[in-house]
Amino acid sequence: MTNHRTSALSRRGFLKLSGAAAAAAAGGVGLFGPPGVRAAQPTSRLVSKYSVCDMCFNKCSLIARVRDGVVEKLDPNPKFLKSRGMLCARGNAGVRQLYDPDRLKHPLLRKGARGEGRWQRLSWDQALDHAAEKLQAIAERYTRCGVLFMAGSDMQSTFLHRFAKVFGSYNALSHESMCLIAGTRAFLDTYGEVPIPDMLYTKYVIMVGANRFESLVTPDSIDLMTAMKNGCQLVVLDPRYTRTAALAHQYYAIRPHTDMAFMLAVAHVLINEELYDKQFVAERCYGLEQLAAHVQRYSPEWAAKETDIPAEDIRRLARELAAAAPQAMVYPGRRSSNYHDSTQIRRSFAIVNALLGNWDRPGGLTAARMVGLKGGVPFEEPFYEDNPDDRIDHGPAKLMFEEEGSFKIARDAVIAGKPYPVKGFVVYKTNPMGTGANRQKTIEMFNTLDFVLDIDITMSDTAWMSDLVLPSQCYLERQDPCSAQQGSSACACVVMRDPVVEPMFQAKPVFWIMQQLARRLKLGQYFDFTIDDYRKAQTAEVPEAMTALRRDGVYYNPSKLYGVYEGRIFKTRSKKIELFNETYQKMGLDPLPVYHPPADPGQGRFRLVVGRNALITQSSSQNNSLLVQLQPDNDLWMHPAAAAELGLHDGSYVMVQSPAGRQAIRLRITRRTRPDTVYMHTGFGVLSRGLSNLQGKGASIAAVLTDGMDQLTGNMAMHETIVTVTKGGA
Ligand SMILES: Nc1nc2c(c(=O)[nH]1)N[C@H]1C(S)=C(S)[C@@H](COP(=O)(O)OP(=O)(O)OC[C@H]3O[C@@H](n4cnc5c(=O)[nH]c(N)nc54)[C@H](O)[C@@H]3O)O[C@H]1N2
Ligand SMILES: Nc1nc2c(c(=O)[nH]1)N[C@H]1C(S)=C(S)[C@@H](COP(=O)(O)OP(=O)(O)OC[C@H]3O[C@@H](n4cnc5c(=O)[nH]c(N)nc54)[C@H](O)[C@@H]3O)O[C@H]1N2
Ligand code: SF4
Ligand SMILES: [Mo]
Repeated sequence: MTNHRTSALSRRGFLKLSGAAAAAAAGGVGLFGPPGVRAAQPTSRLVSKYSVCDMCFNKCSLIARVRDGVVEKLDPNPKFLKSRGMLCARGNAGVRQLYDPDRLKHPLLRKGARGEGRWQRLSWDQALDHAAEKLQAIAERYTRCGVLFMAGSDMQSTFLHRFAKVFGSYNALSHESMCLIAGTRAFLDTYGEVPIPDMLYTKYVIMVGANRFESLVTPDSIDLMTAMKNGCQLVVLDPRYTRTAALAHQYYAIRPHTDMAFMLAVAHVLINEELYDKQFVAERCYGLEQLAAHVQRYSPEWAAKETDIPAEDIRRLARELAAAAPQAMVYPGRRSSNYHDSTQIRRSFAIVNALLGNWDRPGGLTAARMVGLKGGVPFEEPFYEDNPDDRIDHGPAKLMFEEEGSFKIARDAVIAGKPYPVKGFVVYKTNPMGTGANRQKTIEMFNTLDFVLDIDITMSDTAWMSDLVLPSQCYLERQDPCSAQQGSSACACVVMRDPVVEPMFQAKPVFWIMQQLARRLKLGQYFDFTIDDYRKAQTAEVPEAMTALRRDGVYYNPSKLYGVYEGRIFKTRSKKIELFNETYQKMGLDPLPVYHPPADPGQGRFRLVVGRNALITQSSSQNNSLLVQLQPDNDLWMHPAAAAELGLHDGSYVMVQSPAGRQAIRLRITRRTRPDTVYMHTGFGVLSRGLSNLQGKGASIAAVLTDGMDQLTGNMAMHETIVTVTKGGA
């Protein structure tokens, strides 16, 4: 496939990219190196440098092979146990992110209408002056909370949040409310903490709405494979026949949004057949009696009608799970399938695990471990008395995490101008235009804002819709603070990043951008430190960490993995695992998960579900010239029976439409999805014309997904989307 622009990039074109890269012309270039550079005899030494992959949130430690200031190849760091010595396809393709000709090269100011794509090039001074002026003007007119901040998953996101605090806005979001916050809530409110699955030593896993062999989570994905070689049984429940399903011992195409019915029926069997861990439940759990009474109405026969999984199979699965316990688990999942009652759905996962007594034991769920990192350079937040009482997203979701917020609620509030106007939006390393369900609403939000500032490495759809776009450094150019990682039996650890090459173009780290903006707003004292100072503060109690990081690329602070809760209470109201949650009851919420049957999509309608494949990272990877060759676009998966009923043909164009919007897309007829469920990959159908490899490719799922939310946390509930599919639309 040579038709992609970056693959065909001329040598001259590449050299224009960067002065630093010019030296590359002399050097040999490996398989994954910068495209278009003719391989020559190596003239100088290959240098190896540690870094940390940033092609997804897993943060796998890597070794960059660098010659003459140019990265030729990325290899896994064998000392980094969390990834078990792996760098996935996306990780390998990281070099092409660094050398992407579409990288943002200098600050850009919008000239034409929003989204029209007319830009004026600014110097950094002009750009920063402009941004400071706009932020100040919004603060004066609408209070400081009139600026909303949002940062994706990054080792420097903390600096955007710090800036928000010192600027004086408590409207700061992470991307977590589009990810896994409902699951976090559920486990926190059951166990008092979010457990880490001990995949390597487990013997039996029921994986529901998670796709570990395509949505890679380290070390879980790799450890599950190893565990299966050692005899672990894997059961997958997913409306789609994923690659994880294909490798499972048992697979059920569960009816969407019925996972809770399955879990309650499993609890029913475990309790009624007395298969649960009696001693553990008696000593460490609260509310067995209430749970036992509650699950009586949820028999396997009842659940079979809801889930499409035969009653005898539910019984058998529950018995098999119990027989393997405590080396058995319902995989806690991550983002998984998200619905309006996701917290309660995930509470049902937590409850079944508790009944198995798998807590704090090999092959079960383990406690998160600390590695001794401190919070970095401390500061005291200034107080601004004219600010409103609360965040704009406060209220609709009773159990929202204030530190993370809810993009869904915040977006609605910005559009409505209520409870108060928000007119500024500062975005770093997240792409809500591509990953927030209901793209039209995000556009509407942008249209109500006076000033949108986006800091990105390429012209993402969010950058495309912004007023000011600032070029960020790619991970291989960056110096980043230390970051703690959880890894079950792979051990909790610390990683950090130092640049492996000089930064290209005028790209700057967000730390520097925040520092410069703070200085302009007379808040410079809050950013009066270096990343080195910050790391020093982080590692104050583990001074050996820096030596280990420099020597091995990773620092481990070995700690006990199992049995850490012996003699220790759970951080919950009852000091036990809360099968029954009295706090919920006091708040007027269901103290036990109550099942409500999902709405029937209706005749000729489908559920559109979200999922992943191993070659795509959400909305951000497919302009990569290597990955796009492996996954050039997306199509709509539909079961043959459904397609036949609608008279639709494989490869023809269809219109997929929901109340949120519609997209034309090619149809793929496949048995890999249920007849009532359709699916498409994320990452295509972009609006931006700054992403050359994505022009005219595929369709946007964000434009079709409806923006339901988990009622308790404000987590976006993308799987609630019901669509029609009709002929035509190319
Ligand atoms: N390659 C790759 N790996 C990644 C990422 C990536 O973008 N690419 N992203 C990372 C991130 S940020 C996260 S949060 C994790 C996410 O990892 P997961 O939590 O595993 O999320 P998904 O892969 O989206 O899996 C959701 C699955 O649920 C299925 N599903 C939909 N509705 C239902 C339902 O009602 N019931 C059941 N049982 N199943 C349902 C979907 O078909 C899909 O296969 O992956 C991480 N790893
Ligand atoms: N349709 C759909 N929506 C989803 C999901 C899905 O699978 N499908 N997944 C959900 C989940 S689980 C999650 S976690 C969220 C994730 O959603 P996002 O946080 O939006 O993640 P990405 O789509 O990876 O977008 C990351 C953005 O950061 C930019 N970027 C990458 N590297 C750098 C860098 O070094 N510096 C800077 N400044 N920018 C950089 C990329 O160009 C891109 O614009 O999306 C959620 N929403
Ligand atoms: S899983 Fe792959 S993309 Fe994610 S950090 Fe690891 S190597 Fe990079
Ligand atoms: Mo996520």
